[in-house]
Amino acid sequence: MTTGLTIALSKGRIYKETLPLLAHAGIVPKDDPETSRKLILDTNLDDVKLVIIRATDVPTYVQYGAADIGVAGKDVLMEHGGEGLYEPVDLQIAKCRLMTAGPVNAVHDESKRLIIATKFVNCARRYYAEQGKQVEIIKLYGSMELAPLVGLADRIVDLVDTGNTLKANGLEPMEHIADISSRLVVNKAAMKMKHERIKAFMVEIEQAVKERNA
Ligand code: PRT
Ligand code: MG
Repeated sequence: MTTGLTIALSKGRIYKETLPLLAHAGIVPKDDPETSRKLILDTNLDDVKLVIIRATDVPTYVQYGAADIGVAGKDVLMEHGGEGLYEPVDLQIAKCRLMTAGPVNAVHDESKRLIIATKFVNCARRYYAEQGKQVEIIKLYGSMELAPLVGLADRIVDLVDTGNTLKANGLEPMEHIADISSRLVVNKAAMKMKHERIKAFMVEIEQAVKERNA
């Protein structure tokens, strides 16, 4: 771990969209996390490993230095708080929006507190505080869209891409909270100790992002 690089990634859309960026930096994994059960993947470079973890765990691994570098959604970073991390590059992948949503045409009795179901409790609390609205927040770990349908909550705070998931459940997007994309994150101590290596990696990744968008 002293000279090599450990990169934390989550399976699914982040992994898929990060692969071409890594390839540009000369890093090619030896296994496919979608088919392999391995949690540590070797790459073509002896001293570069990928660790495959839950998206929400990426900032934690990088914060504590278990990984030097990671890729995490801005939603996950806003919720985590970003302590111990640098966030040097917007990779402009896995884009979506963090929004409030509720039943189509729902009218809310303004004299009552809104009940909000979400896994983004910190983001939701911050957002409604900024709006000067008193709300009750219920923490969920997934399938937020269900909450308004069964009377658990009035609204949800969730990620929206096409809006199809909301629509399929009789919900509509309401307020836009933030534009989301994935970011390269770097452990603060690693950035000092492995500066040359990480800086060179960042330059390659930034160039890959630019070329892709050109
Ligand atoms: O799925 P799991 O519970 O393992 O973890 P995760 O949901 O944190 O991981 P993953 O891989 O699903 O998402 C990783 C990151 O991708 C998120 O942190 C976001 O930054 C980003 N991203 C981009 C999205 C979406 N787009 C997205 N559409 N993450 C989730 N969604 C979900 C959304 O929650 C909703 O259920 O897709 C549904 C909405 O999609 P539309 O197209 O129907 O609007
Ligand atoms: Mg998901």
